[in-house]
Amino acid sequence: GLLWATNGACRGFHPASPHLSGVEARRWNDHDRPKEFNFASDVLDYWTQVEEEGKRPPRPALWWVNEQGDQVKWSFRELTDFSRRTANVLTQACGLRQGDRLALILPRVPEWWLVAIGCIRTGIIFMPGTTQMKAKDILYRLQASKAQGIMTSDTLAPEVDSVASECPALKIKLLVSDHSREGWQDFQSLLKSASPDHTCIKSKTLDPMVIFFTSGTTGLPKMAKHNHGLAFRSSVPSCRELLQLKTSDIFWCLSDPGWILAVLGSMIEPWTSGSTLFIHNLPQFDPKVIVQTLWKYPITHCLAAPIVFRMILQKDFGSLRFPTLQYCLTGGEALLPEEQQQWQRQTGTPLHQAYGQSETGICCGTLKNMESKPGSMGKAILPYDVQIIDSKGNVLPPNTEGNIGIRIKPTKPLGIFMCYENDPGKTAETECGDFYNTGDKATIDEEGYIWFLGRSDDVINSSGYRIGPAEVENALAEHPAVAESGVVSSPDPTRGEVVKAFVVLAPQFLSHDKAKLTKELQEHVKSVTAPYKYPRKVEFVTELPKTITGKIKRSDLRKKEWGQVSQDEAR
Ligand code: BCO
Repeated sequence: GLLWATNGACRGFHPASPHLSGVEARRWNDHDRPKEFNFASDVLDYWTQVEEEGKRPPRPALWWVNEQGDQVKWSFRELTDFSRRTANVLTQACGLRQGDRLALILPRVPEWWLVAIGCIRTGIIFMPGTTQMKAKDILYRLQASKAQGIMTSDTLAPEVDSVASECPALKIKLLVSDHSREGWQDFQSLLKSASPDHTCIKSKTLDPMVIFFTSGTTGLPKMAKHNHGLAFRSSVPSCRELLQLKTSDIFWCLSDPGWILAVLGSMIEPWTSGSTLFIHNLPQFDPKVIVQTLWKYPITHCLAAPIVFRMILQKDFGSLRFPTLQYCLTGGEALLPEEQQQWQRQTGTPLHQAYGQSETGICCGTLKNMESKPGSMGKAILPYDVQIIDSKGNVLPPNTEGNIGIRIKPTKPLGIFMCYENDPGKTAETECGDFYNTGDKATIDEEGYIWFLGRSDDVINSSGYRIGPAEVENALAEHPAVAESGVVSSPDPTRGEVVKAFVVLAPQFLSHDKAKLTKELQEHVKSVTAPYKYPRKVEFVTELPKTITGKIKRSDLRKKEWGQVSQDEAR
């Protein structure tokens, strides 16, 4: 029972109608730095007004479907109204204020978009999180951010309740559900009674907008805080070149709403161009459903992690010549040149790479009309100045391995994160001379194309997920069989890398069946933290390589795993 589920076509939706292109709708230049910017009022309400002035026929802003055949279609007018109501729910019914934090942990349901936009309208800082999280992950996020509110669904509400008493700042729990739950506010009923009149805040571009939790080599995930510049960046002409979306385009980004890729791809990018955002609720990932969806709906552009394209190519689906698909973009992990070429051959549509992080948004890519060099992530996208730097922040010449850096001095470009919240030390560690150091290694060629090589630290990138080894080691340490463990990446043909745990067993477990123990440890990790982090490979060892101070030398384990070959060579 979605409040707004419809089964018919959207009013006034004419696929063949003339359109304004995103390019014509440009209002800013690459180097503009407006003092004030708000994605809701400057972009969404802009398109609503354009439609109301009859400058283009109404088109769906959002088109949501599920496997049961339900669908939701909203015009920009409806999106504006619903998100204004949501803003009133958040501020009036829930009493949240500008600067408060709201954890937003929902599957792909339309409410996610309303709340994200409602937060932007009110200046409430939203913190997206994947629904794979477990109670402990949620507790950490609520405590670290001192969140005043959380919004989630039935599945995670009990997990939240199990830790809520340890979160003194938490005063609002909002539920998206058909049932009521004690201690929780029912979002849909609040929405029904909320007024559609709301005045958007006049946010400064440098005011905080969103926080993403992102994993690092050590410790728990860091809070990468972004201002409204993240949304503004997508409005500048150079960034529009990446996808060159037109208002008639239908754009599908498959990323889970917990990641920055979804905030950009499932919200900012398509709506900046006045295009239709397509969403499939995808409760479980199944390549067959992706292929069927591309056959069934008039999707023109698709953005997904490389693993999605790879998994489709690895299965035999017959023809992949989708009727309306024109262009695909990928990011989040490396894509092999042969995979890119195979996709292009089989579908007849280009598949380009882009690159970015939770800290940076998309910072380079092969633009839609740019010549693609298979295996390269494309070129820097203005106004970012992306260079390959050494450990002191010196710019390296072409074809020399170094770290990917983005110039932040003398002026920090809009779009890059503000800081790791509450962690000036870790923020400072990312600064290297005049650059933000991504920690990713690459080379740049004479033409400015960037070639990814791998991480320069212990962070694991599996299927597009950034995984901190310490998070997995800590989860393993909670199991009585584990005396200690070292967690590193290991090559994998589908996931690029997977998490591998080298485990030293506690003496009383030495005689246990190893296959059973492996399964048990995997299930244990899945039960105490978000399951995407679980070690897909486990090896039992008698000791771990250590430094003289007793620190586990993950680099030795990694070398063993990758057979002494560097990660890029192995790919
Ligand atoms: O493979 P297994 O079956 O053994 O385990 C899977 C799931 O079955 C399991 N699981 C999931 N939910 C669970 C659960 N187990 C218990 N309880 C639950 N509630 O855990 C494992 C999770 O692994 P997965 O998520 O990789 O699963 P799957 O189905 O293989 O998903 C495939 C993809 C492609 C959907 C997934 O890997 C994916 O979404 N990858 C892309 C990530 C992404 O979007 N990255 C972008 C980050 S943003 C960025 O990079 C910056 C760019 C500007």
